[in-house]
This record gives sequence, structure tokens and C-alpha cells, in this order.
Amino acid sequence: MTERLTGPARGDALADLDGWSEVDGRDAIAKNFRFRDFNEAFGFMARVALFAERADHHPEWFNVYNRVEITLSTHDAGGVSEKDIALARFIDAAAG
Ligand code: H2B
Repeated sequence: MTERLTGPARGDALADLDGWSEVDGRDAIAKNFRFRDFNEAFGFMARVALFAERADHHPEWFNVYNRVEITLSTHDAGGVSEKDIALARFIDAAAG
């Protein structure tokens, strides 16, 4: 089972990420993305979806036209884990 990140390991992992912030009231991280149009937003979401399936670790997300709001948390760990850090890194690379 995946462990929730705590202490210095958590601090280091979060400090390494760019633009992700901790969510108020729950153990999760979030970031908002904006693209040129829906085509770009959905292309990004498709790349993230394929990675998520391979990793069996999925984002919580909300899309309107060119905006994608993403929240990451590991449900069976009850908070942010290494899986969320890996997914966040992939997401940032996929967003270009
Ligand atoms: N995604 C996320 N973000 N957290 C999980 O705990 C999780 C998941 N668990 N995707 C997986 C799928 C689990 O629900 C399935 C049954 O393997």
C-alpha cells in the first residue's frame, strides 16, 4: 500500500514541483492550467489519461473549454503520496 508523504520527504517533494499548492481542508495538491483552446486542453487531458491508466493513478479534474483544474491525492493512502508527485511531474511535462 502507498504511504502518505509526511515530514521532510513531503516538504522536499512539494518544493520540487512548480505551481502546485496544497488544498485547504484536505490532504491534496492542485494546479490550474489554461490552454489556447479546447483542442489543446483535451489533447493534454488525453496524454494525462493514458499515463494515469498505465500508473493506475488518476487525477480529479474539471474542464471548461481551455481550462483544466486538477487535484491530486492518493485515496487509499488518505493524502498526497509519491504517486501524486510522479503524476504532477508528468502533467507539467505534458502541459509543455
Ligand atoms: N487514483 C488516485 N488518485 N488515488 C487512488 O487511490 C487510486 C487511483 N486508486 N486510481 C486506484 C485507481 C484504485 O481505486 C483502483 C481500484 O485500483
